[in-house]
Amino acid sequence: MSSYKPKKEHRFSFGLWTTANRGRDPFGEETRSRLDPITNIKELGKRNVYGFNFHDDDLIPFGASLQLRNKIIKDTKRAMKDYNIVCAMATTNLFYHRVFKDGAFTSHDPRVRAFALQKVMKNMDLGAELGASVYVFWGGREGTEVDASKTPEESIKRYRECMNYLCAYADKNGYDFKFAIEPKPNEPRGDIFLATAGHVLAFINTLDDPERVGVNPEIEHSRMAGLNTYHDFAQCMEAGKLYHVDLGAQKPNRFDQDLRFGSEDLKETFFVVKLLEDNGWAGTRNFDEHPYRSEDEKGVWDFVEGSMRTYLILWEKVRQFNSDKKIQQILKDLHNTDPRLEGLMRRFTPEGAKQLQQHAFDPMALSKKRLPYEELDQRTQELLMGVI
Ligand code: GCO
Ligand code: MN
Ligand code: MN
Repeated sequence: MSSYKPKKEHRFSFGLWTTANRGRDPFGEETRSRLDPITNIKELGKRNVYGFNFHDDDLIPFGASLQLRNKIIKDTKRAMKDYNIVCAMATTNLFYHRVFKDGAFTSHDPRVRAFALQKVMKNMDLGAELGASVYVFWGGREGTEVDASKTPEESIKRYRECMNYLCAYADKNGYDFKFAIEPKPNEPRGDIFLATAGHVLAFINTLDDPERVGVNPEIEHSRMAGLNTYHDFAQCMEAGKLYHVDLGAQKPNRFDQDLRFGSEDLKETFFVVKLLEDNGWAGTRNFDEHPYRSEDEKGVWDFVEGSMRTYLILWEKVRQFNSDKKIQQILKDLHNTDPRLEGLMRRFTPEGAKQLQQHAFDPMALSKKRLPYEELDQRTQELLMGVI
C-alpha cells in the first residue's frame, strides 16, 4: 500500500495563480491575503511539487521597472534552486488589463494585437531563461458578446497570424518550447473562439508550423461544454497533440468552477488518469484549479496536497483495474478477432471490396454477443469505492 506521498519524480505541477488565488469572484471581494510569488514557489517546492507555471504578471507585476524585474528573476532562480523546483510552463496574461477588454490576438486594433505580441515575446524570453518546456496560449478574451462586432472568420485569421508569428519568433531564438493552445467555451467572454479541443485540433492544422503546436485541454473547460473529458484528452493524445494538461474538477455546464482535482466527476477523472498513465504521459501532471473561496491561507496547502494525493490514489486504482482478473477477462471477451475480415478491412483494394461485398453476414447472430457492461461498470465502481 503506497503512502500516497508526492515525490518530485511524479512531476506534479501547479500554476502560481492557483495557490495565489485570493477567492475574488464577480460577487465578492478577496477572502485571503496576498501570497507573493517567491514564497509561493518555495511552499510548492517544500511539498514535493516538481514544477510551477506562471503568467508573466504572476511573477512580475504589470509595468514593473527593469530593476524590480531583475530582482524578481534573481529571487525566482534562487528559490528554484534552494527548493528543488523547476519552471515547467510559462504563459501570458492577455486578459486582465483593460487594454485586452475586446481580445488580444483578435482585437480589431492592430496596436492592441502588436502589444499582445510584444508581451508574449518578452515572456517567452523569460520562460526560456527559467527553463520552461511548454508555452501555453489561453485566449480568455478572444471572443465576443455581440456577434455583430467581430466575424469569427476574421478573428480566426488574426489568431493564426499571431500564432504563426510567435512560432517563428521561438524558432528564430532557438527556443524548443512546445506551444499548447487551451480551449474554453466561454467565460470571461460570452463566447470564446477555439471553444473545445476539437476546434483547437482543427485550427492547428492550418498553422505554418503545426508540429510545434498542440493542445492543453482542461478538465473543467471540457465539462463546461458538457463534453466527456476523457474522450477530449484521448483524441488529443491519439492525434499526437496532447502537449500539456490542466487537471481540476467541475460540475457540467456551469461557470468555470476550477474545483480541486477529483472532487467531482470521479469516474471520468479516473479514466483521465488511466489514459495518461497507461500511455506513459511524459509531461507534467499539472493542476489548474482554485481553492474554495471559503478557505483560509492554510486551506490553500490542503488543496495542493489533496490534489496530488487524489491523483496518486487514482493512479493506484488504475493499476488495480489493469490487474483485476474479472475486469480484464470481460475486456478480453469483448474483443473478438476475425483475421480474415480484419485483413480485408485494413486497406481498400478492389479485390478485397469484392470479397467483402460477397461475404454472408448473420446480423441476428452477431447481435447476440453478450456485452456485460453492467457487470463491468459495477466492478469499476466498486473498485473506485474501495470495496474490492
Ligand atoms: C481558466 C484557465 C486559465 C488558464 C491560464 C493559462 O481557468 O480559465 O484555465 O487558468 O489555464 O490562464 O493561461
Ligand atoms: Mn479553468
Ligand atoms: Mn487552464
